[in-house]
Amino acid sequence: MKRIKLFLAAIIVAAGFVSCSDNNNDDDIIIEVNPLEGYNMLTKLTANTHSIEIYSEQDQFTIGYNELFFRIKDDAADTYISNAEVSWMPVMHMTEMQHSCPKSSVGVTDDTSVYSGYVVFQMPGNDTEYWEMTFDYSIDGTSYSLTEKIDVLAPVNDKRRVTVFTGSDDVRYVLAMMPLDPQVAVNDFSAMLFKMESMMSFPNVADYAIMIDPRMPSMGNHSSPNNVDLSYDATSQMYNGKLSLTMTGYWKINLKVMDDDDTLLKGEDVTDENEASSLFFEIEF
Ligand SMILES: [Cu+2]
Repeated sequence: MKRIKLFLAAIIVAAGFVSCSDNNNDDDIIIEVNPLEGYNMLTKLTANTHSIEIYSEQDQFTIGYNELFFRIKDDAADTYISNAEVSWMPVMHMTEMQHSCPKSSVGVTDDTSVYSGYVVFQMPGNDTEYWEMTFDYSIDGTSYSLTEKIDVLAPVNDKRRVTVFTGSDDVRYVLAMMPLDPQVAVNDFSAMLFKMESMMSFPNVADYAIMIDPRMPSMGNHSSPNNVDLSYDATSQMYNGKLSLTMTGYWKINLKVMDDDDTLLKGEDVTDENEASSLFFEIEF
């Protein structure tokens, strides 16, 4: 057992992830492996003698869907807090108003010190307008709140992966593409749809339908075979379908959103006269 521990410790020292305990017995070295190794720490928010470290597979908060993981550290004790009750609220402070965006509730992962959820930012910050994240959490019956500014940026490749629109029913919607590693193949393709109920509330919309028509504008606007429109899956709360990409390059994924009565809410067919829908996502690979 001792050999295994020391071997592990050697690996961890080499990887730079050792956390020293104030223990003076070598047999009892506490090894703290960062459960989020391989993820990027996007920011560290500090207040109330706690730090909240936010991680993602991405390397920045980006407009569109962001899967986030975070840990709450007790700075004095140098330990991470498990099973806290946590809620979060992103708010954008604009010149004329404030608004939030679609988000999940906060869940805990298999490692009870790692919390997770998603946030769908629908616009980036700029010089005068910015996003703030608030975490409300309670530890052993004591409530805390932490609010700090975060930087939300446009995607590096500047391709559209979230769109805000007003439907023919006069409701405002946010439609977000799920992250995708596009291949020349028929790809699993998913999106999430939210209703803007108020400036601060964006519930998930169920049982609508999302039609897709991928095109390559630079090549005669050709399409691809074997696409499958997106239909709602209650378990994942996502719209799932298949996106066929027959070659690498720039694709515009033209969209139409229908409600549960099959009424068209937004988007147009692509025809010889109409080369694109007003509602679309973009992919370039
Ligand atoms: Cu805004």
